[in-house]
Amino acid sequence: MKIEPDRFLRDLHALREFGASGVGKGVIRPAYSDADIAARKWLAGRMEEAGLRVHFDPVGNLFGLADGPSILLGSHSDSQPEGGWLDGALGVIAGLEVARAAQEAGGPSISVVSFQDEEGRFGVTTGSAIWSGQIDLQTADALEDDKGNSFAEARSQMAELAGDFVDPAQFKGYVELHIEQGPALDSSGEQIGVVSDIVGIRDMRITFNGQQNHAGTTPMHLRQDAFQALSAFNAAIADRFANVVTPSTVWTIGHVALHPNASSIVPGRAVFSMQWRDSDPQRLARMEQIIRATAAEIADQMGLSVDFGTLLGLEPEAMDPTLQAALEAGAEAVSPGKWRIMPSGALHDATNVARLMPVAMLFVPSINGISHAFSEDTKEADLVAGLEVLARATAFM
Ligand code: HGY
Ligand code: MN
Ligand code: MN
Repeated sequence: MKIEPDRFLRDLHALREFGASGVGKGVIRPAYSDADIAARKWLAGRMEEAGLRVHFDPVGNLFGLADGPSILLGSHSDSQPEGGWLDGALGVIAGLEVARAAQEAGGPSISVVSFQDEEGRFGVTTGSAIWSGQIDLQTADALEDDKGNSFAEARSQMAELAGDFVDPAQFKGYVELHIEQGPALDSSGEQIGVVSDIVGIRDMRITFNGQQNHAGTTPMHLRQDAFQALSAFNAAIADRFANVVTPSTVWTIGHVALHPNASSIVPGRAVFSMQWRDSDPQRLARMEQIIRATAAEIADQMGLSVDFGTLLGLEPEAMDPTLQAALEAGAEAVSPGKWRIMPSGALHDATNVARLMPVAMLFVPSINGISHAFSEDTKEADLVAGLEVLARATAFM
């Protein structure tokens, strides 16, 4: 099999044009946006030209299928609301290049996938979570994005393309190339990370309900201010986590919606996302207890009520030792002495796919460790090294 780095880089840049932000190489291509759907149709065309059978499933996961039992390569092509050009795209386009080279060489049998809504506009890695049975379609259909649009409405935009769910039994394993999205490889000067395991996550929407009122006439001691409750919660939670977390535990309040969000109105409602990640499910559960108890206590003290949304989550997942060994051999051949075995602090579709088949992952460095931002980037030589490791490893699978 002969991969063509130039063709791979051209396709990677072509995908970037869909939803190009105009700021650096950034993209705005959230799941089911016009840019996302257009990108998926373009990708489908590239898969077809490569000799693969194109198949969209009921939620917009896009497969390029090779005949016979095959290895599945890929990632996702949706982005965060402000995203980089490589998060997900790299794994999809590298998978396309390896599958195309394999078709040209007459083997091995390699299929490609671009999962839908990995970035969690609606859930957590929604498309692969549904395909793997992690969440059922009916439950997923009721999920809403931050603006109240339902998953059912969103996926109906791709209904005319949709076939059945793909039978996972045709795949021998799944391998995902991704950017690291953190600082480890960039700061050590290494070129490849072979992933040992992916952390677990919990994600829950929380709402403080207070009393909307006049910001000039309502005395401070009579307010039921939803933002003040959120602010107190944020400070308290850091204190209460202190004896529970490790240096690699993380938590984030990344989305906040104040109602009605006006300078002269005491906010009556604060809806916010609470997300936490760790490699130990028991620690994740302990953190959940602390979150619920702290929010309830603060609401009580300040005369508000609190509602908790559906708890979404994925368990920590170890990679398959045989596939991981193939990636290690590929890494040593392509970047001798310049690779390491490492955990993934970001989530990936591989976590879900592990319910269906053996999975493995590899990383290339992120410049300055930046991702989920327009400035996300990776040196071209590192992108190509990742492609080469992926291609070599498939020969051992
Ligand atoms: O949030 C994550 O870890 C992934 O990039 N969706
Ligand atoms: Mn990603
Ligand atoms: Mn991401």
